Amino acid sequence: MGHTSPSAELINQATELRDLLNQHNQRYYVHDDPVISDSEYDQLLRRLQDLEEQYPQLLSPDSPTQRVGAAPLPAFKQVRHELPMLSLNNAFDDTELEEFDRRMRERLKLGAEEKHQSTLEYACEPKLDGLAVSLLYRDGVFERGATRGDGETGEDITLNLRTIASVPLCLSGDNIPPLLEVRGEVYMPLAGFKAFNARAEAADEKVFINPRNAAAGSLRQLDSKITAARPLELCVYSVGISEGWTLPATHVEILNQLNQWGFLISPLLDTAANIDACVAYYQKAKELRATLNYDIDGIVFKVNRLDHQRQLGFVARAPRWAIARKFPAEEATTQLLDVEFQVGRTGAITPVARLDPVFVGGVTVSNATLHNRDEIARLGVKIGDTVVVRRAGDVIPQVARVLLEDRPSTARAIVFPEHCPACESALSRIEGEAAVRCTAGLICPAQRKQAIKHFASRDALDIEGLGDKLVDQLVDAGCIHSLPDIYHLKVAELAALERLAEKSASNLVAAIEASKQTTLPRFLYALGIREVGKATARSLAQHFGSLENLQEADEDSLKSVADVGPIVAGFVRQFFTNTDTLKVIGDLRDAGVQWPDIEVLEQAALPLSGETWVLTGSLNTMMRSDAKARLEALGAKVAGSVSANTTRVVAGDKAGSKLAKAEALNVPTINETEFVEYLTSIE
Ligand code: D41
Repeated sequence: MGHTSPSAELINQATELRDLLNQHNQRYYVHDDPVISDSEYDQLLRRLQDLEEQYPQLLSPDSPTQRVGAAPLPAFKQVRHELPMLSLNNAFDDTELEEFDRRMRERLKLGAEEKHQSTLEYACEPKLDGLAVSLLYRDGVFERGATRGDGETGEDITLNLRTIASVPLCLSGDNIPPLLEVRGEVYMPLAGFKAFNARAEAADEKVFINPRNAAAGSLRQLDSKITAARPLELCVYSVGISEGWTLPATHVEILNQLNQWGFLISPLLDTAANIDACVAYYQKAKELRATLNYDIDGIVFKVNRLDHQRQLGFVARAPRWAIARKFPAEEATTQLLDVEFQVGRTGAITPVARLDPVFVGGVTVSNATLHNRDEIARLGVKIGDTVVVRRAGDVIPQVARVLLEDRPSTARAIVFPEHCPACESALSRIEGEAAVRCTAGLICPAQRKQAIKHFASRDALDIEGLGDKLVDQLVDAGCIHSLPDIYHLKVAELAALERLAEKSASNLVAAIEASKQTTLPRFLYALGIREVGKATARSLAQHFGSLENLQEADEDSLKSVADVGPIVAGFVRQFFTNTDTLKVIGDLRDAGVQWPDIEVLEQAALPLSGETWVLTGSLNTMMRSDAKARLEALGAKVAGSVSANTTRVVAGDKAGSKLAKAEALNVPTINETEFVEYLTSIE
């Protein structure tokens, strides 16, 4: 047994069981309309499990038995989104929403003036408070899933998504496209969240502060068996790439089709005939919010017609045609117990309010930032005051205002320190800046701690296990004075620290070792150069190719980099002319930190240099401006009309006279699918 092949009869049985289970699963989770009992479902599942156990040949990744999770991964792979996952612009009141509508009608030439005669239709859906993901189906079978990440690159979480019951492992219904990418939100319903936390609390394990963090934490597990035990759901809200599907005319029709293929869509999805109806939908949803079994933080309105969407296009990283009307931030009153002064990575001194803990916006808040001296003056706040604390979504809690009528006679003024609270060095306030800074740089232990925390963080050198508390401990114990010291930590030295077991200590040393192989963008970001975030670090790395080139760059060549202006150029120059930082960099490299240089392509060496391309017709998977930018980045010229000099014509849907002309002139043409394949093959 086990080595014999299954008979045709058994193969059929397994297929039938899989189909049945998938159908019932979908009825239960997607359509909320089960037709068999849980125990009947379990019986079917057990029969399939038995069969697959007996004949492992029968097992396939889309089998419903595979929702239990797989063996743990060593790390998540990176996934590049062929079509970027865009973000959403926000509206914080009705006026901003109406202005959005006016802009839409103006651009679409629908008579921006007569608001009440507007007939621009919107799709309305709640904004789920979870984690955005992308799921790719090939021939109807779930192939790969990824987090949104920064919109361009996310992490491969296929195994985790497979454990979620409302994620179809294979699609059902008619006309399933050969390639389909759907996008949606993974979230933890409130009932599941409460049950999960109750159990965790009883077992003295870590509880999650809110359902959003619970969903994020559950998806970020390398061990998908852990994810399988978490009550997560997926609700889809758009399509990414697709092949062999002529998209319907509207967003709502797209979602209805996705629903028929087996995806959960919002039961509250609706259309609004105009912006007044959107405002009404928002009001109704705000009242409904408390009765829902999941957290929502606003309503998303999308121009319903796809031809309109295409016409409207994108700005920066967000579509023009969609907006999230956010619910107002929640507020609560509490007492300001004290103010402490924290020293940031760049020496900025930030006053932090210590509050009598108060529950607001779904979490208990006991600290809030007071930003700087100006903000304290604006609020007119004193220690002992009753203050209104506000918290919206994932934003850090703020002190919104002071209830002066409740000020006790014992209230005392907030006194700003004259010296750095961490190192006693002088503080300076730079002209035109609100921040007061400690000028001691890495001599200041507080700045050193922050610099090390930043260096080790996820988007920098990503040293797992070197968290904030441990860094504080290591600096306080004198084990680390500067960044290179990280690479000289020994297991014995770490294991001697309080609260660090031998096993964790050796894991940490391994993680530190692994972090030595890095990339130039990560390393630059990790150095913590002022105003050099992830995006700027990437631009600098790509432009200069090597650290040496960057170090030698003068301000003018720095300013020629995308996103770099005179201020950032100044900070970069300052950083690389400082002998202390140069020593730190040298020591890090001596310790073994290394990265491959990036090939900087000269204009003439670009793959499409000297070519002239023409785009015509409408593209389904990308905006024409993006297609143009991608071609130009590869060295091609993009022209508006076809001539004998045209290298190639990309013909989208409904291509007209330009395509005819290309054919007449014997200019090669390719369709959108071929174009996308070509781009990805040479980029
Ligand atoms: O419910 C949501 N969180 C939601 C997010 C939604 N209902 N619709 C969304 N639509 C988009 C576009 C318009 C870009 C397709 C989104 C998001 N984006 C989104 N989620 C996270 C970043 C962007």
